[in-house]
Amino acid sequence: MTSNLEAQLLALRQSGEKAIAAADTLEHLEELRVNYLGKKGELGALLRSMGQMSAEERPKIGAIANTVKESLQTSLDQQRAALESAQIQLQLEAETLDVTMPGIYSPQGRIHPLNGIIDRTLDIFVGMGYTVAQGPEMETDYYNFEALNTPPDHPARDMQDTFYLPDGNLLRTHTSSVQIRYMEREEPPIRVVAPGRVYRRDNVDATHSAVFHQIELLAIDEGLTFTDLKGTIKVFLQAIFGDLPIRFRASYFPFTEPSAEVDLQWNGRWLEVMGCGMVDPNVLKSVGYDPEIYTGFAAGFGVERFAMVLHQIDDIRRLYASDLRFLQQF
Ligand code: 2NM
Repeated sequence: MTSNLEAQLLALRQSGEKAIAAADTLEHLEELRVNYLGKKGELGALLRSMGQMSAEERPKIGAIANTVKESLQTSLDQQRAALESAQIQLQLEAETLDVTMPGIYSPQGRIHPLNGIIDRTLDIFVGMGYTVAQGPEMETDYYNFEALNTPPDHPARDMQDTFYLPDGNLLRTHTSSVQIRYMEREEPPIRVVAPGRVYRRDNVDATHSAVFHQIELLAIDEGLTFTDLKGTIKVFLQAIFGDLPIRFRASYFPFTEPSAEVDLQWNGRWLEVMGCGMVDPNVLKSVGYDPEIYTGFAAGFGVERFAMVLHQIDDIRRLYASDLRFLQQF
């Protein structure tokens, strides 16, 4: 009886260790643990038969059963550790990153120098409370000239300066037409800035293009003076070019009176960078504003010219050539 049970325990150990060593998954190993050492397992079944044993035999068999139990538990632990580390090893191999592999090439886009000037300018004026307005590039004679106090015999209307279309419309020569349309639909106080493409019948050379970009600003209110104009332009030019000397020179535009050119001292030379003036009372009248109540100032500049001064670009055509060797510099 005793030796029989002892032999059964040892056989159980032998078959258990063989099965545990052969287990190739953690799930399988867990099944084996339940089978051998679990509550309803094989070891438990053998031990329950100890109940019929004599008092001398019981401790001896009990001790053997304990060693069998411990040795099976040790085997299970060892095999579990081996399976877990094999699993981690597989995962590491599958997830290995080769940090020496070349990266994915993603070229860096840039802001075109013209858009850079436009973006910065609009930011500055929006910061001063201005609204951005746009309008059509094909205009009527009225919005481009007549409402801007530019009479039919004015040289600016010359066929040589303006692109006229067969239907009598034209391509706008400045964005002032946008300001007229804006004033027609809004009431003072007005603070508006109008960026956009404009067209002139110029022969193309290093400093002229038939299509270029302009930004014009306009303020209408009660009590605006030339000093407000000067302060606004000073703040703007300072934000773009830095704190450099500027000067106002008397000039002429049909839509402003008085009018002035703004010069900037850049690298020791005076450069003309903007035109400006107090809005002519005739312009205010043409949009239905009372010039006895309202005054206003306006100013405008060429975006290409700003870009050329700021970035030392020697030929306006480089700004339109889409040559990456040129554009990558900015
Ligand atoms: C300039 C220079 C001077 C101007 C005038 C107007 C309007 F619509 F109010 F009459 N808008 N912009 C203006 C005045 C533009 O650009 C060199």
